[in-house]
Amino acid sequence: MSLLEHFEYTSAGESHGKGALAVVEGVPAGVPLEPYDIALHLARRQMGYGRGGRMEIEEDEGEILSGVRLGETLGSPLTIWIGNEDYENWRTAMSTEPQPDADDGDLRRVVLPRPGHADLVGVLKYDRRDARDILERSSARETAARVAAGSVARQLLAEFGVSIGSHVTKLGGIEADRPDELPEDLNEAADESPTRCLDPEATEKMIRAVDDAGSVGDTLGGVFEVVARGVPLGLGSHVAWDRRLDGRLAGAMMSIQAQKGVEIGMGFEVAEHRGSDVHDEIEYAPERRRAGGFRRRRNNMGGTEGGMTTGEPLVARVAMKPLSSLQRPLDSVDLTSLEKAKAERERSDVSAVPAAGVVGESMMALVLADAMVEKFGGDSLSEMKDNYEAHLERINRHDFEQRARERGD
Ligand code: EPS
Repeated sequence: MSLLEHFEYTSAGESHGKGALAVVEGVPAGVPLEPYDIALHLARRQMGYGRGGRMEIEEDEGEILSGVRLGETLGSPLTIWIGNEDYENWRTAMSTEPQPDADDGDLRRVVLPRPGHADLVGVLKYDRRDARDILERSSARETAARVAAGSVARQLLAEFGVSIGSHVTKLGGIEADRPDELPEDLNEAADESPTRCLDPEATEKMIRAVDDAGSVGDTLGGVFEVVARGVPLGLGSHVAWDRRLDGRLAGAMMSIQAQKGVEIGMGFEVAEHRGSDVHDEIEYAPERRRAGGFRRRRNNMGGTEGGMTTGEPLVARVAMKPLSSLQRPLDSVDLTSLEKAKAERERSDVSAVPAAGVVGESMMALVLADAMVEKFGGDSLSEMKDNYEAHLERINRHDFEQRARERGD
């Protein structure tokens, strides 16, 4: 079962196990890919104010194990390995072999499920006696594999002039001023802020909010916005519910650990206005080949109409809940005694919203790469480029009557 059918992503790995493995299938041959292209985004994901001790242990780089030769993809399954440095500290608890001499302490058994986490539901559903069997996989450590796979998708997209960036618009209830015009290089600008926020005043307030929450053992959520530029008109389709690009994108964003809401373009605010205030008026602009020779005066629809890309930037905002690993734990139940107890206190982050933005970029990259391969197909990058050029040619021919006559309509 996958949201991605043409550019597939699978991952494996437990948070404190040996590492995370990303598998990407459907990458055409001939896409330039070097270790740096992956390491760059893995490093960006590790940044961000509010992260806990784990990020000081890990130094994610990503080793390409297959699917690439001499700096170019081969069209074969591509695998990337991200080792866990922390595994050294978890050899007994995360051993794949039975450990008959180890007690519950050595095995770091978890019997106090955290409200908001997968612990309780997972233990019941998977019939386990230890919530560690659940939390090791539900952990957001898996997002490292998403970012590695997303880096491959970005390399493909870059060949078609598509770039993806993100920034944090809200953290711990502090809302940033969003500039009308986003910076040319969105990631370069956002990465300068410790909270990946474009508003320096809000950044300061966010930092203070993280410190305040952390000092009392609490956590913070927020909102990040992801923007793709250079997306051609016509990805996705109106003809079937599961081919709509906005639905696919929303599903991919919601699949990121701890996300609770997704908006495309104006999002929930569309409900507040009249149609004449909301819709993006159309102008003829023959120089805009990627958008079929048309332009919108604004982009309230966030780059999709009828489940298809319009050629305007694709814009999604995603709401992340405050992390559920609290140092000031909430009420729960001890699964061994069924008595009331405080939830487990696991080492964690105060906020991971800045990192989640980078993960959101990666999910948008995967969805767009999937839709590009679906639309332009081909075994190789050059074949895909030929198909892409033919598409641009076709959508920029506006001799509708003439062509209908030629077809004998
Ligand atoms: C996570 C808890 C923390 C985070 C982790 C996700 O890990 P630990 O329990 O080892 O302190 O640091 O994120 C990562 C390891 C990562 O690479 O982003 C969780 O419970 O989801």
